[in-house]
Amino acid sequence: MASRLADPLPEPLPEPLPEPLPAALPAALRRGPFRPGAFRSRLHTALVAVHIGRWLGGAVAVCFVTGLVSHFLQQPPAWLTVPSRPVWGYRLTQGLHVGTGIAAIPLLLAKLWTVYPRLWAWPPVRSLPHAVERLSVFVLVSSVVFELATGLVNTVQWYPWAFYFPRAHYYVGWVAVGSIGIHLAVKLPVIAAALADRHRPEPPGTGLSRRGLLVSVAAAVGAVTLTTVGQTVGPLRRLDLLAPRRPDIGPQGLPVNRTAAQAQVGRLARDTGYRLVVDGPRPFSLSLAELRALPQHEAELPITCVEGWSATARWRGVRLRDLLDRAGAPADAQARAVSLERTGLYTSSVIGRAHARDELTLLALEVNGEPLALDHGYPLRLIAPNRPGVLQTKWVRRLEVLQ
Ligand SMILES: Nc1nc2c(c(=O)[nH]1)N[C@H]1C(S)=C(S)[C@@H](COP(=O)(O)O)O[C@H]1N2
Ligand SMILES: [Mo]
Repeated sequence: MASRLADPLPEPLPEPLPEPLPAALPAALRRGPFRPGAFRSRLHTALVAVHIGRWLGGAVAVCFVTGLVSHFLQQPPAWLTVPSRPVWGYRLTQGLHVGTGIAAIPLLLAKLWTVYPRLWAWPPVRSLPHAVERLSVFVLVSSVVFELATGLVNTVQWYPWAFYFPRAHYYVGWVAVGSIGIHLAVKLPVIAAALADRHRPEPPGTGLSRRGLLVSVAAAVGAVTLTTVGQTVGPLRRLDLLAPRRPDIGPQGLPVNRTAAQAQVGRLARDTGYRLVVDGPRPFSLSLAELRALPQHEAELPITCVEGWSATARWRGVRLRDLLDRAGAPADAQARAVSLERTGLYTSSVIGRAHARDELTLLALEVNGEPLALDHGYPLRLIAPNRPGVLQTKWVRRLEVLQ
């Protein structure tokens, strides 16, 4: 028992081997990675797995909770009124979501490397509970790999699959967290034993030490974080070498996700006959000149793309609530902004009660002191506090009072 952690591959739970299945396996099958002592590193231990697992678990927990926030902000259920403050709320939670997701990648690789010899545990199946446990680890690893892989390629807007990313990413997130919970419960005795023994000196041996491995993993996490977090933490933008966007690069100093050309709105947006139609109990419409003649308000607000970048800009335009009041909307009405863009997922967005009434919610005509660039939504775009970028509808042609 004393040698449990000193052993390169500590024995799993001390369960008696049930007969007769394992006994029936011929020893000749124990070849390659199934050989006893096939894995020589002294780092494949429960204690290393526990250390890295704690970091990975922390990152996944933050990633999951902020992912739920993102999900409910994007698709609020009917009972939920999303608050419009703090202004930087979604910027913080989505920055954490993408940041912890990226940090989890080296952590997951290190964790998998630490425990992968267990794939060749002998005998492969010891009992029914053991089979179930192995199956649950398979579900755990596949769902976490799925979440990190799809999340990462989503940050570069690459969708090499047929399913709808937000929905799949949401449901598999629950599978991942559920299977992590089961895994923790099953491994609790192993974790407790490893922690109880954590001050035992490492077994002598060559190669990387435990401390060396943990420092390297921490350095890898630091490196991927520092070279990507500048996509949302402005002062670090010069270090933003690996993220797909720099928050200050783009027309008018702001990135663009979908250009006017991609959205096929160029001709419609430049049409001099443009009018904003406001539909409600007292419908009306306004030309661009009439919109400019209304009281203009300024707001300094970030655009926070769900993909992880965010950038603050000074917006100037008409308060949404002024237009809603003029249309005779009730004080608790929601609204919908509809784009000139005809097809695609983001051709309209619903503006909840709190956002509709917020003095910072604008239909903007200008950004950073200039009329909006075509790619930022000219002639008119929605900009509101604490709101995912996908809902900051560009090229708005119509505002509808709901209810
Ligand atoms: N009509 C329309 N509005 C849209 C989009 C779009 O594809 N179509 N993309 C959204 C996304 S995903 C983001 S992050 C912001 C980006 O705004 P920007 O291009 O001005 O930075 O616009 C949002 N508004
Ligand atoms: Mo976005």
